Amino acid sequence: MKLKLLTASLLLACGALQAQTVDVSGAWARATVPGQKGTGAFMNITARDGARLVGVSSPVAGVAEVHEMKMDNDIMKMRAVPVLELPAGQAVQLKPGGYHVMLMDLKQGLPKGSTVPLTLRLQDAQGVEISQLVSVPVSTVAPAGSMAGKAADHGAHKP
Ligand SMILES: [Cu+2]
Repeated sequence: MKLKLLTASLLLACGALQAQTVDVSGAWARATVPGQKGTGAFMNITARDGARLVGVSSPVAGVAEVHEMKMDNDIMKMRAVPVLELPAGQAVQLKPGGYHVMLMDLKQGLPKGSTVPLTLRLQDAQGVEISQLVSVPVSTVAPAGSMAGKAADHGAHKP
């Protein structure tokens, strides 16, 4: 298990060498309790030139989807969002109660303090599909400001 995580972080470091289609800040995933099979991941995504988020994946989850949570007749409903538009220069918030990355069929527990590698599948302004890796810290609460996201970005830039 430890080896697997190490490989993931190495891949992550390599991914960061490629041009970044989007800036991700304040990323965090909600820690799980034993036996829990699904959780949410949240972040702010800004595409300088505009892009679309067309898919997500993570080695820790059998299934990963972008979801939207909405009140519908006083009932909180969750639905999969096949394409999330990222307008140029606008931060799109993925947060509890709104858009989120749903990690399902979890293959391992996500304890507080661990890190989840997440691949964002994006289409840039030209329609070219690009994968961008994000290192998502696991926590029980949202990070204050975007400090956690900044720290994660910084770590990913190391050779
Ligand atoms: Cu969901």
